[in-house]
Amino acid sequence: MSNIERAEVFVASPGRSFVTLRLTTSDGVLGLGDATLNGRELAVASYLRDHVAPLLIGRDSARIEDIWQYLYRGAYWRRGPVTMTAIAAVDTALWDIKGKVAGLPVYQLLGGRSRDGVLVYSHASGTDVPSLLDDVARFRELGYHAIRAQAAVPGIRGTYGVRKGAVYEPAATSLPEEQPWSTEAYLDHAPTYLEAIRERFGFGFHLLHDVHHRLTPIEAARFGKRVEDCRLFWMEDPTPAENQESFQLIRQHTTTPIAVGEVLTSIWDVQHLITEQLIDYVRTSVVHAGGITHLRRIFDLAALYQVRTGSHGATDLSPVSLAAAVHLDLTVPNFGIQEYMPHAPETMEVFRSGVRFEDGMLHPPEEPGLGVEYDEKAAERFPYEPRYLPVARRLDGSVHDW
Ligand code: CS2
Ligand code: MG
Repeated sequence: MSNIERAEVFVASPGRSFVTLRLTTSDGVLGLGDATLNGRELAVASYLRDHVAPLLIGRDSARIEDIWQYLYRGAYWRRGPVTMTAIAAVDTALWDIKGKVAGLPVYQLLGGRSRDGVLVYSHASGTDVPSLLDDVARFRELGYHAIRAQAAVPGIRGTYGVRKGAVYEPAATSLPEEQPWSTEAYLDHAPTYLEAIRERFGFGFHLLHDVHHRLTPIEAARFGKRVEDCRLFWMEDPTPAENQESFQLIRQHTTTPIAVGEVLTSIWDVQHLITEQLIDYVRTSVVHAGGITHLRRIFDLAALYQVRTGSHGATDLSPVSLAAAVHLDLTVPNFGIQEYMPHAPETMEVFRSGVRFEDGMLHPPEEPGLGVEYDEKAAERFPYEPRYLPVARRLDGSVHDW
């Protein structure tokens, strides 16, 4: 029996902030899990260090399902991003260990390949329409078959989704930046640049767009209908998903596919959306939805309703999460697409990952486990610097969904 002997939590900011769990077994096998919750890092670090680590020591590392149930049911307090991210980190690290013990990459433990590679989309953006078109051209040249497009809304400072430096990183300030928002200006502008992209580049690749929870259901219905001729792969998070019945209204008006789930953390949070077929893609992720064990359960439920997967994969999900996602994506029958934003070079100095990008697809490492190493010495060069996501305010000063 190979027991869990150590549970260490690392918090560092190599390019951006990451929380990483490392488990060590009595046989000296290491397992890694991502525990990053953007802008709330220390809440998960404390949950793991103070409340979960003492429960893990001495437990059989092979009993992944039992440990998942123990941490979930045993806490009494269920679901929510902090809990589910902490459980995810433990679960991911245990799959990493199981792969290393078996001498197999994690995707082999999950049933083996269902496909040759994992289709990904990346983020093109621009401060105006010409620079967005240039960015789309660049991603086409890099070999992407799917591209998300976002442009600044004229007159609206700091529109979400628009890259400032080499990497899109919205959590950039030590206190939340307040950014203005105008739904009217967005609804007038966004369809015009999506149309400009199709006019210039045609339909030979997938085009995606993230609405980032900014619209009401009827506004989202109007938007989806307006862009139908652009044949979007999806419109993402058209409206906040707390009130899930409201997606019915969007559905009644448009055939533009809908993707939801990056802020949802359990199978119960997506149950209604999936079983009522209110969405086409579920975007829950390994790190925020309870790890590989729980995400696989969500994907299986989705498969029954012809909902495909499209996991969140922004840069606030560490290379450990990305590797875990690629292993799982490779195996599930109802895979749709995986979000992929290459990390900053500093991030990759700390996380050594064998995940490979080629011809618009990601490929997992073939080594046992997840195929990612954490260099704690390198991490010491990047001490934790708290950063917040922005807050949006309407032009009259009231708070809007960011
Ligand atoms: C976005 C993210 O990737 C996406 O689809 O919605 O950039 C999101 O804003 C961040 O991951 C928040 O942490
Ligand atoms: Mg999004």
